[in-house]
Amino acid sequence: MPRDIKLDQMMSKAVECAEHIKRHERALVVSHIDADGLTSGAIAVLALERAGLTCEVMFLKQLDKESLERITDSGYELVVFTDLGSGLIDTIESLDINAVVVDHHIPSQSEYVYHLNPCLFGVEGSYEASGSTMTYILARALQGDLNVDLSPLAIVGAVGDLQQIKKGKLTGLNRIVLEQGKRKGYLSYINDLKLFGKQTKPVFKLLQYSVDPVLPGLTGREDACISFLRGCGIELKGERWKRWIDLTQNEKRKVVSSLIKYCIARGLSPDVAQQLVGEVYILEKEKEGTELRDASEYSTLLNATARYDEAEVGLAVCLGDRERALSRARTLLGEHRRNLVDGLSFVMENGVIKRESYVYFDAGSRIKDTIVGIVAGMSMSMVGREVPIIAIAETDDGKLKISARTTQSKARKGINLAEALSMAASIVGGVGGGHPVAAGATIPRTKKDEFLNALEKILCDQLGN
Ligand SMILES: [Mn+2]
Repeated sequence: MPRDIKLDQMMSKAVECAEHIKRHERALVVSHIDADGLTSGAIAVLALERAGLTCEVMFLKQLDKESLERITDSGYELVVFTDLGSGLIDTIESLDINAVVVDHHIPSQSEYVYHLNPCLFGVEGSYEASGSTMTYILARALQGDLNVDLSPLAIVGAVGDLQQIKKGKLTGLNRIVLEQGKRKGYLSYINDLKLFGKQTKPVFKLLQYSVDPVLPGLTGREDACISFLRGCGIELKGERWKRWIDLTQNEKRKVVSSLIKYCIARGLSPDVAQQLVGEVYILEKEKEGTELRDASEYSTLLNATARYDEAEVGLAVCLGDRERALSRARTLLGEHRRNLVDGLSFVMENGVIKRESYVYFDAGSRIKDTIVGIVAGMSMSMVGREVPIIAIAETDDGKLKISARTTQSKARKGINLAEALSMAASIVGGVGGGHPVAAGATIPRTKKDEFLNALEKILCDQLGN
């Protein structure tokens, strides 16, 4: 059945929201603490300030009743919610907050007047319109052509929200914003290798530090990466180590095709290997050779600031700080990537322990509890995807953090990690939850064995064994 896409109505809704904002002199911008939320917040701040308002910004991990009550108490005459809020419209209304909500998550209702959400106009919020793209639509309604320079931020947010994954490239409203930015010379796109570090790192480091995906035989092995590239006939050094952007088109093509063959020959699934290449997005006004030139690297940089509780650093970068904030963000990102690579090395060296219905590793204090879930997810490509992987790490406050990951195909066969971890954790006096394919729990440190036994049985039951 064809969808009923109502772009005209969406634009008039954006204008309605913009008109309402213009009736005020100051506003609080409340946004989500991830790359999409940070770019959304930055677009809102820049657009509102250009429209003559003064702004403050607040970032939240999630919007709930308590945070809404705190916002009410702060006494702002206008609150602009970006990349969150649609699920709590009723509460926002009942607390009588004068709000404009710009979000792309499933809305709880459609009656509220100042509510700009793609789902209400037949556009998919999960892959056709990010929070940042919706905030950009609002910015255009506020000032028209003046705000096209904010399109790069919208695209960084969309890529950070992984909106391009489903179709292999940005589509829908995201694509319209991309083309607008391209026409004005702010953005471009090409097919290229998708590994991290093309702008900034020596080519061999791209392979050595690739964690998504893990490249079999290459990730974590400098010598192997260098000899692989030499084998492709690439001159690795000019005056200094060459970066990806320093290679010729021919050299790039050579590396890409050899890399895909190399990885498939060593067991990487062909689907994953093909995804090493795809559409990438360039920020034309950013300096070549910096993370900010590439939308994916930019969003990774922002996520690092959010992950280590320094969202204001990421926001400052979005607002244009290329000195202190950028250098701090780079430091945070470097630490994050080192932590991930160390975590992976731990799993590679120590291996996993097999149980009937899952495999697990206990990292103790060797992997931070805040990233052990990511490490578990990355490890799946090394330890196999046949059964869920469970990771254990000690937390700073004396408990055990459990993270679990599995594949969509396992979920279709009945595995639900959120339910399994929640049940197993409650048996030993802990709490757990999440999604069917990615879940977490916190349990008392003395209850590890009891938890693992309970989990084994629950997962067997889910598979009907
Ligand atoms: Mn989002």
